[in-house]
Amino acid sequence: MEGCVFCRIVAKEVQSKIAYEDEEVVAFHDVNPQAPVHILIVPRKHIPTLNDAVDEDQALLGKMMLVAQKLARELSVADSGYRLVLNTNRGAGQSVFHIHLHLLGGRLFHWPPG
Ligand code: DGP
Repeated sequence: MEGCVFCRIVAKEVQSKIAYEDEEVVAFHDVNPQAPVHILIVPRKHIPTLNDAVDEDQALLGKMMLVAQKLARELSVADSGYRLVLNTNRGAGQSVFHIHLHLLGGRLFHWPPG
């Protein structure tokens, strides 16, 4: 989608440090990391928020979770622990309106989140 920075990253028009990609999903390092491991897992398909996902996106959403699991293993945070975050709308902290799963690891996380 025009004007969407994550669409531009997926299209390689904007540079990023890619950790994983396949025909459906791209994962890249967050430009402003909040933990030693901070990867964003995004679908190639432009879905603005989780509220916009539909039944046909079910497998894609599941795939994002499994890519997170694979990267957590590869980046050696699977056993120590990691957090997956999917902010939906501004009140939850969403600032880029192309759905993305944050994979955070490599430090201790507290609950409740801020
Ligand atoms: P959220 O607040 O949940 O919408 O998270 C958006 C994240 O995207 C935020 O942690 C910073 C990251 N981000 C924004 N623009 C860019 C960019 O151009 N490149 C990369 N690598 N990350 C970005």
